[in-house]
Amino acid sequence: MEMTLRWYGSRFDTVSLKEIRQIPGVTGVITTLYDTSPGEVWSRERIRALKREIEEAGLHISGIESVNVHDSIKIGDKDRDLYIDHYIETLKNLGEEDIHLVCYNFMPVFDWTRTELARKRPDGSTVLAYNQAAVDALKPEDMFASISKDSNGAVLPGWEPERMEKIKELFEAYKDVDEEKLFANLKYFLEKIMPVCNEYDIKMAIHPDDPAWSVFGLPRIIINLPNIKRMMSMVDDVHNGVTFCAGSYGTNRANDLPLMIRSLKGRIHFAHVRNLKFNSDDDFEEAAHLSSDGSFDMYEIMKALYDIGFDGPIRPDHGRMIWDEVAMPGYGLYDRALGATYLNGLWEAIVKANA
Ligand code: DNO
Repeated sequence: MEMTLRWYGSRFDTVSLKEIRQIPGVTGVITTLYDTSPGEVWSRERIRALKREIEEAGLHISGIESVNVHDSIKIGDKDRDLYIDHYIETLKNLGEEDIHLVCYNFMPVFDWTRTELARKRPDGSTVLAYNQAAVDALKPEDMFASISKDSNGAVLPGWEPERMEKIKELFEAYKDVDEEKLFANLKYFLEKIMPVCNEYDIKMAIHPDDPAWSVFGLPRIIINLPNIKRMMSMVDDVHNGVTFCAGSYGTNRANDLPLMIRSLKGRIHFAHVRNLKFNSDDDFEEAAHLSSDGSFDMYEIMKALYDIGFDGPIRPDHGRMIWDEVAMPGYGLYDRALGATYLNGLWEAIVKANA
């Protein structure tokens, strides 16, 4: 495995490449062209410039998170082929620049959903949190206002203001899309992109829906092991794989995380490892990475990744806001650096115990 950190680019991130370079054991970044819109072709020049900037800082690009999928593709609209062609062009340009991992999601309308971005914990840190009753009390169009007010001025991934302005139209466009249709549209997309993924050896790693159930009545399909297996078998190619995000799959307590990892051997191309603390089945908050701070056994998660021979990038995921840091919620430096160090420590112990 390779320890990495997510980085949004120098124009958007409060964390610098120099700081990332100083976290012990972090050798790569997971990055993106954050100012591109879904459906836009990423030029080779811009990819190359990003790569150069990161390499000059003594790091390298371990993968892209995300190349976002245009809603027309998820809806199965008449213009989807155009956007798929653009996606293929972007993949080709990434492949030409020697980038071989792409994380994406297939969630309708919203990306991840939280009801609070700065819930205070007993130690004074703040974290992202989710409460089902709070979601049930909100209209989808109000969700954006509630999310943006706590965002420390940052544009959050998947919550771009331009998208949220069109939220009612988006809901309308998805009205005939149920789970079956969404699966069919995902299959159509994957079948079209697999040839270019094979040509350039690009591993596609779908990110789970977060939380791992339907919100606001929208279909959500990447939520549990049977659905992932269905996705992998409908386009059975090693390049059609997953991002194993512990914090997202773990929102559903029926998901046995180590068991899921063991069942996905060979098809996990990227891992997001973080911990959640459940206050009830319908209320959770994002804890520190340490097992004892939350509800997951982080040792068992890392051990399962080790046992399947996982050799892709891992990143600590959302961190708490600590030590008065002001950053994009979930994406400060301090707690993610602690997370990376803790996960590296678990990994070293597992490797040595198995030597
Ligand atoms: C949230 C992230 C997601 C993820 C996308 C992948 O912080 O885990 O926004 O990057 O769903 O496309």
